[in-house]
Amino acid sequence: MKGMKVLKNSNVDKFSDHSLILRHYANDLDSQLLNTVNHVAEQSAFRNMQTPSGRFIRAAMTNCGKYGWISDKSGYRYDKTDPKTNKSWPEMPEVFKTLAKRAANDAGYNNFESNACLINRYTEKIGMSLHQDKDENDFTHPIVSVSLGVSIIFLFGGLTRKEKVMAKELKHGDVVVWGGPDRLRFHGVRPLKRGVHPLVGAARINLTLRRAS
Ligand code: MD6
Ligand code: FE
Repeated sequence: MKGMKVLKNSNVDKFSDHSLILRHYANDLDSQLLNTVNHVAEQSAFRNMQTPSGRFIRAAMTNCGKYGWISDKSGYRYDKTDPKTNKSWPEMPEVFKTLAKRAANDAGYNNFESNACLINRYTEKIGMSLHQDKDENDFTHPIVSVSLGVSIIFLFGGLTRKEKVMAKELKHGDVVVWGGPDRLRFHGVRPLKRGVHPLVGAARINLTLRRAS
């Protein structure tokens, strides 16, 4: 990314020159986003996917958009079909797509057209270990991540597991955008602490908007 053309600096918390947190960016859309998540989950329910090693991913997941991220015994991949319903994933909601495009643009990534949204739901003690997002076809596209509900500690590492990890709290409404040379950085979230958010309850919802293919 050549020169982030960021909004008010007071609302921006940088991980690096290519990755940042837009603090409270989605707050004014929160009820609309949560209603939309519920609508998606009515069609394609949250579930715990299995990994190739046979374990279950502890965060509950669903998807919307043309492609959904899935994991099962044969591996990780994107698929147009929800294996639970054997139907297409719910359509990409306009509010997700426009929010992602606007956030990416504000972070210096122009014309981001997402076509996949993975929705993760965490409850107390559930986290996600360090991983890379590398099942997409083209790593030149950024990823936009929206946090709703109970705060969590987000871990942002390097391109190898050995590198030092930065930790930052992600609160309700915070939006993370990253890409460019950071696109394949290891990252994860610490186990969710006990807490209750007035709109979301004892949980955290994370939307990650990507261009899968
Ligand atoms: C989470 N996020 O925030 C997990 N991946 O719950 C991710 O794994 C993630 O936030 C790629 C890009 C942004 C993310
Ligand atoms: Fe990820």
